[in-house]
Amino acid sequence: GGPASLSRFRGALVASVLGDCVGGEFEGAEEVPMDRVLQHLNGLEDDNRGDCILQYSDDTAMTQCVVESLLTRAGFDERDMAARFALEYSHFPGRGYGAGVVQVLKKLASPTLNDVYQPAQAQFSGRGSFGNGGAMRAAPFALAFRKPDDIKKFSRLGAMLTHSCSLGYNGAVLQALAVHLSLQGALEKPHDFISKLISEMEEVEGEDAARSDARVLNEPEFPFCERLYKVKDLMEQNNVSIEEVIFKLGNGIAALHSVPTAIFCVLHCLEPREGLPEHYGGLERTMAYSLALGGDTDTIACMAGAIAGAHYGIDAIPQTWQRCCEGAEVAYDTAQRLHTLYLQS
Ligand code: 8NA
Ligand code: MG
Ligand code: MG
Repeated sequence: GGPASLSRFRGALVASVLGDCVGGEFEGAEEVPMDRVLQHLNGLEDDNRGDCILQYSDDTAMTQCVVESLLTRAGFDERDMAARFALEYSHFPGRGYGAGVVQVLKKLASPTLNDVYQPAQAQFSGRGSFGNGGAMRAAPFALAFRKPDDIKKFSRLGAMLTHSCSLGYNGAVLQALAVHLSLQGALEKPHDFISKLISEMEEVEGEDAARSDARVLNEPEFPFCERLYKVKDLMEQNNVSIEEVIFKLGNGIAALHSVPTAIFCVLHCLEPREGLPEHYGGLERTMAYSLALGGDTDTIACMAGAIAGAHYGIDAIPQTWQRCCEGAEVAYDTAQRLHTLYLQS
């Protein structure tokens, strides 16, 4: 489809659920041989395995809250979104949430809470979380708002409900911008795509809060930009080993160690790659490659899935894979409602 087509919206939301569901298998594993990844993915083709055998985790649970809040309020409403996070957690606490964020989710359930941003600010001795929990649920902001300024503003605020450290919420801004550009067809020109992300993030990371957080955490100035330059370098290399990607970009639960990684997975898999089945299309390659990095596989595959799905569209996602994943059908339907909201925004 053309820029911002319904197919791209569906692709983004469904592939993000898929990444979460198929990635759950390897979450936290240090080394994941590609053979095992392909075996896992081949298993999804088996008709006898039944529907929804792979359950989604916190990534999809919170993404659904963001989607429902944006749709119900026809825009961003921090109190509504916070209440949905809290309610979802209270109903299904076993979805694999990060160890720190559950404290925030419990506090957000309090009816006497005045400032919904306060619980997040109290995390980690007042420094706030830099985990990727804000970024993993950032895609819907790019599907609800057209203007980059709105996407940046609201993806940041949406993440700040749980992640008040700039190294957390700026990961969400980066992820939302990547989905936005992909929806517009920007991955047709991969080098322009990464350059645009870098120039956007230079502005985002130029803020005082970002610069002081980076200093306190002993990170370079403009930490996301620095990683995006590494993505650019890796794109220009002929041969890139998995080890090198992990070493340079990371595969961990910090937004800084996973959002640029997810972006790289998408860029790297735009073309056929050695070690990946020839019959795989780009979306399947992106999924397989994300899982093979190990570490926070569900979240990296979820974020890569959103960006890749926005590029390839829904028809690139195997039906057999969709059928295996809890939440894929809901994502398919809500993507259409988001598309309508987007066209009105
Ligand atoms: P979070 O806010 O609890 O952050 C995740 C973790 O990052 C924390 O538990 C800390 O260990 C660490 N952390 C974050 N900020 C700081 C800080 N300022 N100082 C010191 N340590 C810090 O939760 P989240 O929502 O960001 O977590 C998202 C991830 O956790 C996702 O991958 C999600 O799927 C989940 N998860 C991951 C794994 C895994 O092994 N990769 C396992 C279970 C759950
Ligand atoms: Mg998860
Ligand atoms: Mg995870």
